[in-house]
Amino acid sequence: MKLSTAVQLSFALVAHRANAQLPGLGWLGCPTPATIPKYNNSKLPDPFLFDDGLPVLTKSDWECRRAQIGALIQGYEAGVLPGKPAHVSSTFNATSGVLSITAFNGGNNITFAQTIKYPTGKAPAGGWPLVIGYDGGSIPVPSGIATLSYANSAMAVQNDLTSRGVGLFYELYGANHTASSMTAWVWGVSRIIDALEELPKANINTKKIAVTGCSRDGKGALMAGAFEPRIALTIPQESGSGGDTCWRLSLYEQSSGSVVQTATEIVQENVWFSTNFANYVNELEVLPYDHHLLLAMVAPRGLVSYENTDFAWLSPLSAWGCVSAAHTVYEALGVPQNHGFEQIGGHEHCAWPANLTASLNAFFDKFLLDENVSTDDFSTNDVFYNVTWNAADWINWKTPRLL
Ligand code: MCU
Repeated sequence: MKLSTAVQLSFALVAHRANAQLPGLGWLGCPTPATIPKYNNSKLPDPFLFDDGLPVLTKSDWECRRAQIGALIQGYEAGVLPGKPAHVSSTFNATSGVLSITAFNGGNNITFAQTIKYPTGKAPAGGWPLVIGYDGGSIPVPSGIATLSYANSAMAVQNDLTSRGVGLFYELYGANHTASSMTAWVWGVSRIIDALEELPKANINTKKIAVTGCSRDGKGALMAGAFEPRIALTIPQESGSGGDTCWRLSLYEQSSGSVVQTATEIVQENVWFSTNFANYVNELEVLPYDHHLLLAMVAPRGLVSYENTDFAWLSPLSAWGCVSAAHTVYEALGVPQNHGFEQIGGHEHCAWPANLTASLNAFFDKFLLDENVSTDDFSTNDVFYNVTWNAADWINWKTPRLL
């Protein structure tokens, strides 16, 4: 090829990179580096700029941007999320409801089994909708939806720092695998959905799956919704720091006098993040993402998170600021109603307050039960322990309307 032709070709690829999705071939020129050296930004990173600073203009651009965000989150804090192993086998026992999965990797193999509880009556065409509850979950699930209690803490143990590399996932991939416990849990959710897709007799509609969990398991449920696009509805409950809150905002909240959990603390408490993340927790401005972008990875799919303002440790201001920043992506995609948030007090940590049930049921109705209801539900009670939220201090982008 003549040099001038090569230059023209590469120019064309760069110029059109944002639109260069070829059916079946994936993205041409959507580089997804794990880190961006020399990145520095004390505000929340702009969702609508690619890694190289070019603007995100279309819905199809967003798919590339989303892939970039996923790679960065793995690179800085989550470790590597492996794909489907070449060799997996699964069985379903219709009498007991037990779904059993055996996965192989090299000379290793693991088996994990979960029980599905079915509603009574006749299943809808396409099968039952399903809620996957991390360690069971702690929200009320309406009738007409099957439930699966996911033993995520067996997939990757989460007692304290001694849990690093412990659990079924690490028996398969080795104790030194970079995946954090939360990443290992995502892997397990994806294998459950693979198995449900392959086993029609389980009678689950894999297009109507929700995932939920509370607190540490709420952080995990959010990760599953972010990284597994087959999940239709993601419901993190009181996930706090490391969940639907932003690292930068939690630090601001702490520096304003509130006793909140920060990145610096969380990496010393448990194995929810990769060992690599400890290298960044004291210089958050080098992170080219924050958790508003983890939340935004769920878009345009359904996402509703619930927080509890009675506990400063959960970093309530950080949650409100972070979901507000993520909401701009739902707005840009033209589906703001697909993203809900409620933040109230008056109940114990992970206890479900009955006055939020109407909100929750609306999301179930819309995303799992095919009902045409409003999910316009995005609010806070604004109790932030005397710390002030000023959006303009953190969100310095204009929300585009993606074509
Ligand atoms: C809110 O989630 C965690 C929190 O991050 C931890 O600091 C605390 O120890 O445990 C919370 C939790 O999982 O409570 C059940």
